[in-house]
Amino acid sequence: MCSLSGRQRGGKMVLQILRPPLLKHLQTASLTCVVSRNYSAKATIKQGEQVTIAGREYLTDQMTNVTSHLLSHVGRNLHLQKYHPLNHISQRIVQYMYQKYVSSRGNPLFSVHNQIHPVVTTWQNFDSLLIPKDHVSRQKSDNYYVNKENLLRAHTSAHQCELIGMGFDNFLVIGDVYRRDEIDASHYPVFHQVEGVRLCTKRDIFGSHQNMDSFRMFENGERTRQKQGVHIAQVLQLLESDLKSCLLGLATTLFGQDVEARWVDAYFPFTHPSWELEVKINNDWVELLGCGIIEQEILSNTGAQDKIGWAFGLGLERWAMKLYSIPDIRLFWSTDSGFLSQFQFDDPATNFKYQVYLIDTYTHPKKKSTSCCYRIVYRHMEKVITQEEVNIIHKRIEEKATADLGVTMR
Ligand code: FA5
Ligand code: MG
Repeated sequence: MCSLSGRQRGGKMVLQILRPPLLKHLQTASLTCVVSRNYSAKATIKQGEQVTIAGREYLTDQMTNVTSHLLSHVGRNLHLQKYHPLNHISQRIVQYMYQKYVSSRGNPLFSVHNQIHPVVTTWQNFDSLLIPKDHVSRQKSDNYYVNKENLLRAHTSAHQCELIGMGFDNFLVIGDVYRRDEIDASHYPVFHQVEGVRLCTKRDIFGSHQNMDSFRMFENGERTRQKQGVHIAQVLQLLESDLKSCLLGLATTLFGQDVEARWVDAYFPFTHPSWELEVKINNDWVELLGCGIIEQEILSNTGAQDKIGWAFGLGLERWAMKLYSIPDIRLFWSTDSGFLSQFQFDDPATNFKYQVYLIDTYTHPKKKSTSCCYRIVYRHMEKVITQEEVNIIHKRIEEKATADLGVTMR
């Protein structure tokens, strides 16, 4: 960890920004800088070695491309860590689902599975979800393979089939997922997803009726852009509106009634029709989740052919970034108390915005200009940062603050 400044104050380095009177209304400025690093530069584990991942052993082969650095993320389980923002937000999602779907006796319908081992078979991650053998998403360049048969799950959907097969009708899977993405402020090779699956019987859809036998959920129809061939249109509409109202309800519960949100048509091999939910963050539309009506073939393969269902997969970091105004996805991995201590509240529903603190202000009595003092702590997400690297970033901040805010640096 390293800090840099214009002058030393109380053992910490500080950056001083001198504001002209015109800019008085600007009380705080958010200054966050993170140095990016290329993951592929890291050495991979050699072929034929035994590797232990979260207590299980695997033999590596020519498909192996996990690195020891990447594997150091396995087992951190940020979503289970007390006071971590990903833990707060996952608790809020679980609470929302518990309240929304209750049995006739008032018990939550959804079960939560948040400690499933992250290594899955290629069958779980792809085949079970009808992802074709030649689909681009299987590429070595997009995934972290442990060996030919196993990989670190690329999405929590990898657990859909086993849980449905075990008899779960309403469940959430929460866990870390791994993708070979370029690193930037909104992408990191490890992030967390929440999967939601809800299966409905005829009774769930139509309610209890004496002449239940006359109601149908399935037909031998045509597959169109709007529906699968086997689904009756009216039944599908009920399911679609349940799915969309559930997810929009989640967005408004967390972000407030005024949140700007929109549905975008999407494609996933395991759902049809499919959608993505986007919300506006700082004037940009950001994709928060993918969802859709589960392909009936998947339900038939898992012994749930008499049910129909929906599924969604959301990125916890994206939701937490919006909720807490966290500017960079890499901050979630920070062990810096300056970040984590801000989330030490017991009620996960606490309304809170992450911020960079203004530590001192002074207005000159004659010149009427205001001097603001911010402390910036520079911390690399993966290594000890050098003074030279900090100097470059700090200079950029000074230049940007001068150009955009019209301030004078001291
Ligand atoms: C999926 O992963 C599907 N399994 C979602 C799904 C589940 C669809 C069930 C239908 C039914 P996608 O790759 O779009 O889809 O990722 C889902 C969400 O994860 C995104 O909407 C986003 O919120 C988050 N996400 C995706 N990539 C990243 C990334 N690199 N960094 C952070 N969050 C990400
Ligand atoms: Mg997507």
